[in-house]
Amino acid sequence: MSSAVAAARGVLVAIVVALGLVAGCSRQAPSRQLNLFAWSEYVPRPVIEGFEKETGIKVNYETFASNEEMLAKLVSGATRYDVIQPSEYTVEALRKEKRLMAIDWSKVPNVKNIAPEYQHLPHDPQQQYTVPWMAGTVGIVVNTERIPAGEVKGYRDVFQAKHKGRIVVVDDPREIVTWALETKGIPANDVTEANLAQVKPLLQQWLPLVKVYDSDSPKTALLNGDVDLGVVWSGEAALLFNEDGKFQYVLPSEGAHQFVDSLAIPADAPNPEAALAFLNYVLRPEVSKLISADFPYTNPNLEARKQLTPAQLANPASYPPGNPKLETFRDIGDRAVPIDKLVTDLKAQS
Ligand code: N2P
Repeated sequence: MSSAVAAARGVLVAIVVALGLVAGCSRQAPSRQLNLFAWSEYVPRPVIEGFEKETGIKVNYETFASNEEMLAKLVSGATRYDVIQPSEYTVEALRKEKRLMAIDWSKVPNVKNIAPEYQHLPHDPQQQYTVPWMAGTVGIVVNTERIPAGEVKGYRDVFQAKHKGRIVVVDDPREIVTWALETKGIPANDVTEANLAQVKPLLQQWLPLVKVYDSDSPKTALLNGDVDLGVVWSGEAALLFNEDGKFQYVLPSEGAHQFVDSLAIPADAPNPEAALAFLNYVLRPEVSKLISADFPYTNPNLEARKQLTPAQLANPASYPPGNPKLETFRDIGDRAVPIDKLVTDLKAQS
């Protein structure tokens, strides 16, 4: 070997060793931040602060108001997130596109606290990619001081001409179209062109009656007295009920969407170790119960549920009694596009 080659090889070895050291260091160095992209009004401040204090990892909490908004931002790649919070049908879509990182369960042992009925669901049958956050339903809230209790049983009773300008709904095309599908007796996931054409006249009547579209905080318009009834997330209804018993939650007789929102780690997450630490942290019963305190959805964490008060467990919006007709959304692929267009067009016309 010539001395020049030997020298070159020496330099190469030094570079490789140095790169290895750098890589090794960055592998071991704890991630100092976590980019969390989650629904608004869903992750309590004390949960974030508790995690930051314990781990020294700074949480950047960016919010979204729909699965579709979250997907669009994620796919745009403008920001790389460590933890996202998709609903069941969006987990399915993300999995199909290989956009989720398999969870290293040895780092998330607290998953054992999740009730068996919230594990291995159709959106993540092998329980590889998600940790359930909260479940819930989308149902009707009625201010019974304005509308007699018992008068409103289903979507048809909400969308009446006499309630024009007194209705709030979540601003979510898939949810809105589902109410019309259910009313026509069509299963929520049967989103064909023909079925959309069938529900269009109904939506044409309904949407002009709506006063407020709000997915972030639909309770506000009800609390203010701006509206008398609405179709909202169950956790919002639970907060209203806690505020004043006059707000009653009704699961529509035609059927309702039952959602399961999860935490997941995008495949290109910059800080996967921090993400895994966050997943494990929020699964602690004493942390999960803080989520129920601020956002009283249906808590899938069995150990946390044991720590809830009888009053929390008796809230009919958080833990609906009886045997309501519920459906879970599946990924409908490209058929989400005409749903979005239909609702956007009708809103613009009304
Ligand atoms: C929380 C919104 C609930 C999410 N603000 C419904 N999937």
